[in-house]
Amino acid sequence: TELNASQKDRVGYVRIQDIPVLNQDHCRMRDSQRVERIINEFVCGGPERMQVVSDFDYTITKQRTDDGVAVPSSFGIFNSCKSLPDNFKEEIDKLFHKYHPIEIDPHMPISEKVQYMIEWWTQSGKLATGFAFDLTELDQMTSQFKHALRDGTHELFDALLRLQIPVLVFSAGLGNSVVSLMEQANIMQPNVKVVSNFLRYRDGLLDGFQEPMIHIFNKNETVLEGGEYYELVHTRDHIIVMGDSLGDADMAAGVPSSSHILKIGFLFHHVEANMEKYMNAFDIVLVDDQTMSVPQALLALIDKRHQLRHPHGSNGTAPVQAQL
Ligand code: MG7
Ligand code: MG
Repeated sequence: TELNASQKDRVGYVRIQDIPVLNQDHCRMRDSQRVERIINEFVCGGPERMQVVSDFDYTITKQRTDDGVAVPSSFGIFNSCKSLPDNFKEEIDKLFHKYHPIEIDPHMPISEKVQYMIEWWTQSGKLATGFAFDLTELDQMTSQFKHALRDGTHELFDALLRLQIPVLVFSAGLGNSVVSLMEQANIMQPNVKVVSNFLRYRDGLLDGFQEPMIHIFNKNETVLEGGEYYELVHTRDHIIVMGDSLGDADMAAGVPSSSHILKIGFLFHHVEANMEKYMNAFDIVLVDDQTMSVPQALLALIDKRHQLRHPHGSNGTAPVQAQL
């Protein structure tokens, strides 16, 4: 249902060509008309229909830093803690060398990979069992990387809080690292929920991960069904999805099919080889973009229209504490 020219000329219709960040060379769209249509639905629907679902590793953190320092993943941050038992690092590396090639194998079907990934996460949990671990060590580790968030992350999260838009940070990594890093970077706000794998303790000792296990192939809203967060967001049918891995494109699977979902993919590794797959999986593909400029621009458009409708700031302009 394309609008005709005169409908588009109506005041307030947003055109792709008028959104500078979407006209950059490194911003690719398979179907820019579809993107334009969804953006206009988002703008018309306003903040109360929006939700954001984002991956964490290399989506909220940078894929490439200005100083060239590599950013570890959330699992990597934990694994580098000095107080872990000697054999832990050795064993966890063995698992990595066994299972990571399977994870990235371009030939094995996903249906076959799933069991291996479940094995990997299960065995990692078993290794993280039976010894004491002080979470303040994790805070010390993550504090070294709080500057490795994408440029504009604070501004984006500030806008999301002000507009009371729920943010689900969905990570198949280690939730404790995710929360610790986000807290230290001051973006762990009341509208933000982290669903991930959290360390479990029993009698003061580590006891693997809490349930349910979140691995790369069940990282979608179906694992949330029936939960508190699902209840909070299932009526918010305008969804921005952000991720750096192909699997992240499906993070909103499980929401009602009538929803409008705009998927933003950050592509960095093997750009040429991956381009086609990313273009098919995501609506907007950003090549080596280490900023939040695109989601910020979308939020700014939604915010601007919202301000026009509520000029006295009676609605959504004050940061109301929407505790999730
Ligand atoms: N990943 C999954 N597991 C581990 C682990 O035990 N150690 C390390 N270093 N990495 C792990 O954020 C999800 C990513 O985390 C990796 C159980 C996988 O490569 C996965 O893509
Ligand atoms: Mg990622």
